Amino acid sequence: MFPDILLYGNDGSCSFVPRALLNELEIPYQIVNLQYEAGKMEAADGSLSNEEYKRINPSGYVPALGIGATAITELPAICAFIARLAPERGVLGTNPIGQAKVDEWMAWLSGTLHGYCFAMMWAPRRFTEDQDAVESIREQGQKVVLECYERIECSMSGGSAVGDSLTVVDFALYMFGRWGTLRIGLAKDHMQNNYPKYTQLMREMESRASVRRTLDEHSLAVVFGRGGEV
Ligand SMILES: N[C@@H](CCC(=O)N[C@@H](CS)C(=O)NCC(=O)O)C(=O)O
Repeated sequence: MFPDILLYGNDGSCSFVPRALLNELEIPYQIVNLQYEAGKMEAADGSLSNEEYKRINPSGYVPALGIGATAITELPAICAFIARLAPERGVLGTNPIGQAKVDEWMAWLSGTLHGYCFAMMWAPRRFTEDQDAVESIREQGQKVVLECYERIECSMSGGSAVGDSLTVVDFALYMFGRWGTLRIGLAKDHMQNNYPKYTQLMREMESRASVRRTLDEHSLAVVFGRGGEV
């Protein structure tokens, strides 16, 4: 029996990851669609103001999960909570080393790639109040995102990030790779030529029914053609 789950999300954002995971594990949930306007998250249908949302997630970011009166925030914790509802699927790793590697990946993806590198590109105000510094922070952000992609590529050995089996990390990597192609404008052949193992993982993830369903639910474009080609 699953708890009642409310997922606070925003189209095109990292809330894609928990939604795809919920779909993959066939865990029922309700979605609260937030829109991001003038630096503030609030419900698209007007049912939740930014002040009210900040009582759920004090940072004002998506995603958040509402489980009754409890709110769970931060992508790694949200993914771990969802995964623990379906322990038989082993998506947090299937042995102590695998579990540690999943933790390592999620901490790095969240803290370094997302919270630092992508944030430099898209939220330079987190780093400076000096308007003159914004552009160079953005440029540096793009540089360090590419360094992260390089590190991801070097860490890949097979079809999954950790061992041979699907984990939450694969969903996160798919989403962070999408941003490279669709949001920072890297050509698909740049991804394919420079990060072939990472691109292969993205292609495999995008062909999963749960990921396709999540893309459709958010009306998001596929990175690869419907046939899976780059
Ligand atoms: N550390 C947070 C970061 C979440 C985050 O940065 N979410 C972005 C969307 S992908 C956001 O809500 N940005 C709004 C803003 O920067 O004000 C987590 O891992 O959940």
